Amino acid sequence: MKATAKAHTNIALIKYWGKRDEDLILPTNSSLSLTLDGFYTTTTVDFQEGLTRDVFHLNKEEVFGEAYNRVSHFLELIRNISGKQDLYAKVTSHNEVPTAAGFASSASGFAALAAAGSRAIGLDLSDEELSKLTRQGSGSACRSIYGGFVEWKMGENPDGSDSYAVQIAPSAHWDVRIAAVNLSSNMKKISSRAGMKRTVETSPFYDGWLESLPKDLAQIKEGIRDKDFEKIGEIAEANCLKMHATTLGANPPFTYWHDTTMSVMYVVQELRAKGIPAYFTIDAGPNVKVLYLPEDEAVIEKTLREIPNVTNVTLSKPGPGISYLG
Ligand code: 2P0
Repeated sequence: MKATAKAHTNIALIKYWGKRDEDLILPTNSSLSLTLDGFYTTTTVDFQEGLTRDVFHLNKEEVFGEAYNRVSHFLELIRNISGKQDLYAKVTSHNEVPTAAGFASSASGFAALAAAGSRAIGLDLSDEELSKLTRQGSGSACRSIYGGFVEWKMGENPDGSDSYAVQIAPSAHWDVRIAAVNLSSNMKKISSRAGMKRTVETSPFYDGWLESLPKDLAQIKEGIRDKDFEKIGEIAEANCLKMHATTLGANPPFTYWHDTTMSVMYVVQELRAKGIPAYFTIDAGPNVKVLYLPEDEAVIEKTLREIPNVTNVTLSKPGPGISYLG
């Protein structure tokens, strides 16, 4: 009753920002991402007779507390689906997501856990079913089931049966790259879970965000289909700015931006003014991700590394979906 799976992280070009159901993790809007090569989690789940609780090791260290509880709660879902309520598991995860690259690992982490856990316990899930299961661990993780460009369809049903991800185009469709720009920052972290909840509940800008999304989503899908880099870059950058604008309207207000976050945004816009197509996107933290095309890689990397207080720049190509290693 053992299986190993590998899943890659993803970066949203149209952001997921808000839940309509916190237990089932159902979003208030559809989102769209690019799965990245290079940053992944490999997880082995081994259900064993005789264990009296789940055990979780991450990067060779045993994990306790909140992170352990989220993993164990997720394994409980898998046990309930399979009807094998008495089986506990040893979970061993390795994150090939360098901390210095500033990527969240929950997307690749929950996708790998869902794939390995469901297979280990004997479930034979379709990609759609696996995406729905993964969603209940962490929303953005349901997009990491697939490689390339992926849409998480918000769905309408209260039971979540129509809220899952689908592939829009595989990674081989188009080589759009992402530079992760990591900043030195000691800001107090507001988790994305807490940040989106506060925004949904209190920000008067939230309705405007929701109203603008269907158009962003429809247009970015056209841009992906037509390989129109300027179009997808403009939409992604504007969508990110709108998401971050909602946090300024929250009560109490907050922002994920640091002064260096704005410096990077400014440099990216300057690159464009010089004729180099580059666009930024930012998630629930101060780091910036920059979209660019392969032919501009050298100038993009050099320019971003020269920005004061940038500690690391990590480059990535489009990557694959889930794979099983045993
Ligand atoms: C995204 N983020 O679409 C957005 C943009 C952050 C900003 O998905 O509560 O860790 O586990 O469902 O998936 C981060 O949120 O939140 C996220 P939960 P998750 O990538």
